[in-house]
Amino acid sequence: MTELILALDVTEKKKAFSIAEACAPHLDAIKLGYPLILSGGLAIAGELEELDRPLIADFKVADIPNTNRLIAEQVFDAGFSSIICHGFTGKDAVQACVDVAEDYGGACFVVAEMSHPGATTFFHGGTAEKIAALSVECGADGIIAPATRPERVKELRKIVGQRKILSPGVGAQGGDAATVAKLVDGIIVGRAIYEAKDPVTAITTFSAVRKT
Ligand code: NUP
Repeated sequence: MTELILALDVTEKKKAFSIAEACAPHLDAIKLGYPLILSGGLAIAGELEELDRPLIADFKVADIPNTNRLIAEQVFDAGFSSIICHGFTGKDAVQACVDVAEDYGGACFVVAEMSHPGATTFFHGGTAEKIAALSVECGADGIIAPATRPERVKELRKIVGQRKILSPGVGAQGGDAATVAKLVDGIIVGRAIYEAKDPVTAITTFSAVRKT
């Protein structure tokens, strides 16, 4: 079954925690990024660990290899089980994240193509395909590919094979959960869940489509 990952981009720490607590039993993982970590501090990862769901650090790490390594070590020490890095930085920089993830028994996902409209400017024209191939070469666990462009997900699947594809862009960005759930290993959903009047009810609508 396609995994359901909550993008917890809620900047009010108390609210973030209560949404995560209510949703956790229905989720496969929780993704934290700059909005919550910059407002609530990195320690929130340790606090959320008690919900017993894997935590994904969406810092889209994009620095030189040594800095990537230092960032990744902080991420895994904080309690995350996966890290998301950018791929346009090249093999050595991506490899640094993959190697640290491996050392910690965690996972590394590489952004192959982003989901927003402007992403086509640089990711199209062969770049996303190159990043997907680089991810495989580096031994990454998978890639991030856009739920907003299922036809692109199909193309990138041909390159990454059995490796995981996690896909953001469902709901608020216009991606159709039912369409993309058939193509990927995990859908990442933020606003359509955490901005819903009842986040748990919102989750059940996504749960229905991912049982294919
Ligand atoms: O290409 C990407 N698109 C994207 O939306 C790569 C991402 N990591 N994300 C993240 O997924 C984004 O930063 C947010 O945390 C989540 C989507 O949230 P929403 O549009 O469902 O609210």
